Amino acid sequence: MTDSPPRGRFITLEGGEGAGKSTQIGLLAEALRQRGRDVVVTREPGGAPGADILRGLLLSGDVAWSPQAETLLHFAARAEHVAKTIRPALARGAWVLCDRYYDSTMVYQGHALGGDVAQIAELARMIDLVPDLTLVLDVAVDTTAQRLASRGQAADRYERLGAPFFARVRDGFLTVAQQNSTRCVVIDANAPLSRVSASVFAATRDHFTELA
Ligand code: Z5A
Repeated sequence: MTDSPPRGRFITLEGGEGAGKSTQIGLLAEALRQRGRDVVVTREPGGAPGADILRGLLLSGDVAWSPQAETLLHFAARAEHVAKTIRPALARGAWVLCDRYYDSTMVYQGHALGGDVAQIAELARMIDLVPDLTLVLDVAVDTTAQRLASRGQAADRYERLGAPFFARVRDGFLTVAQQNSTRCVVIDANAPLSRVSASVFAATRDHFTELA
C-alpha cells in the first residue's frame, strides 16, 4: 500500500477591481517560497488552456451573454481549472494561490448582477473544492476608481459598469465573508502596499499554524 501524497493548501484572494489581489498574491507567493513552500499562482477566469479561452469570451464584451450562460461559463472555466491545474498541484503538496474563485461568481453574477444565488451556491458545491483560506481585500469604491484610472489600461466589460456596480460588488464580498467566516478574513486594502502585505501574511500565518 502506498501513502497518499500530502494535500497542499488552497488560498483564494477575492475583492473588487484594483483591490490589489495580483500584487498581494505575488508578495505572498514570495514569502511562502522563502519558507520553502512549493507555490502555484493562478487566477480566474483562466488558469488552464481551455479556461483561458473561456476567459477571452467572458471579458471581451463581444457577446452579451444571458445571465445564466455567463454564470455557467464561469463555472465551466472553473471546472477545467480545478481539474487541470488546482487539484494536481494540491495532490503533490503545493500551496495554490488563486486570484478569484467561486466567491467572485457569487458576488458578480449573483449579488451585483442579480443572478440566482441559490443556483450559484449549488454549482459551487458541485465543484467540491472549498478553499482553506479566503482573503477578501476590501477597498473603498473611490479607491477602486482611482487605481483603475492610474493603471491606464482599457476597461474590461465588468470595469465599464462603473461606481454603482463597484459598490454592489464591495457589499457582496463583505456579505460572503460574513456568511463564510471560518474561511474568510477581510483585509483593509485601502492602506499602503506594505501594510496590506503585512496583514495578508499575518492572516495566512494565523490560519496555518505550521507557518508560525
Ligand atoms: N469575474 C466574474 O464576474 N465572475 C467570476 O466568477 C470571476 C471573475 C472569476 C476578471 O478581471 C473579471 O472577471 C473581474 C471579475 C470578473 N472583473 N472586473 N473588472 P481581471 O482578472 O482582469 O481583473 P481583476 O481580478 O478585477 O483584477 P485587477 O483589476 O487587475 O485588480 P487587482 O489584481 O485586485 O489589483 P492589482 O492589479 O494588484 O492592483 C491594481 C493597481 O493598484 C496597480 O496599479 C497597483 O500597483 C495598485 N495598488 C495595489 N495595491 C495598492 C495599495 N495598497 N496602494 C496603492 N496602490 C495599490
